[in-house]
Amino acid sequence: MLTVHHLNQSRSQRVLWALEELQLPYQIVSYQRGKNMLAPAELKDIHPLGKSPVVEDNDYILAESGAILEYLQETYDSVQRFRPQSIEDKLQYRFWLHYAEGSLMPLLLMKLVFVSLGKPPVPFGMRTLGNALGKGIQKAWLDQQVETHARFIEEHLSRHRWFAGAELSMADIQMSFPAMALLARGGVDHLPHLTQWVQRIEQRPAWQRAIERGGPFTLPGG
Ligand SMILES: N[C@@H](CCC(=O)N[C@@H](CS)C(=O)NCC(=O)O)C(=O)O
Repeated sequence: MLTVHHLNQSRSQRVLWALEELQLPYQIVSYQRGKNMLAPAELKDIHPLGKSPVVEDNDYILAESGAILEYLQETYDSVQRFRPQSIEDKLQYRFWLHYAEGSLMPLLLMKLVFVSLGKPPVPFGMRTLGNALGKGIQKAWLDQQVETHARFIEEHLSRHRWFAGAELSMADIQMSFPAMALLARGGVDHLPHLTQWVQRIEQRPAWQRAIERGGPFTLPGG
């Protein structure tokens, strides 16, 4: 049976959700983040990078969430429910599948890092400086980048119900983690279409089953 190595509050939520949408049987091996938010060392026994998600299936060990979602779609979605068919929608599909981790997520990780510069584990005596540095970089550069990306996504969703066409696809599943992180910690106001897209996701029975099996998913971590 397919196995998901699932870290709490992490990108592996996307894989659980995809498996629930595909109605596939699977088992979960759970890992808990430490105080430093890192995954426990045992995850490196499964894959050398020690990140989540990792999936075991058909004697394959698969890492990288976009690659896992594409594998699941190509292997198990025989009726092509979660991959659009028209050329235009396929171009969007490929774009958002890559954009989620390639462009959007690095900005949100930087945000997480710069917000944390004034807090533990930064040594006490350096926190005031760290806080000022973090705020300065956010104001001078990062926040403008995040705003540009947020407006770009919002504009796309004002014209499309889902990221790649009229139906939910793996592109939406891949975008769910950074999009929720953007709403939670991006600091950008008034994103009604993105907010409604998240609400549509959270109403899906497959999303709810994934939460029931994988545990709560409140604030995506790095
Ligand atoms: N680009 C990778 C990122 C994997 C990744 O960084 N996962 C995080 C969880 S969201 C993780 O394992 N963090 C714990 C750690 O770095 O120790 C993917 O999409 O799968």
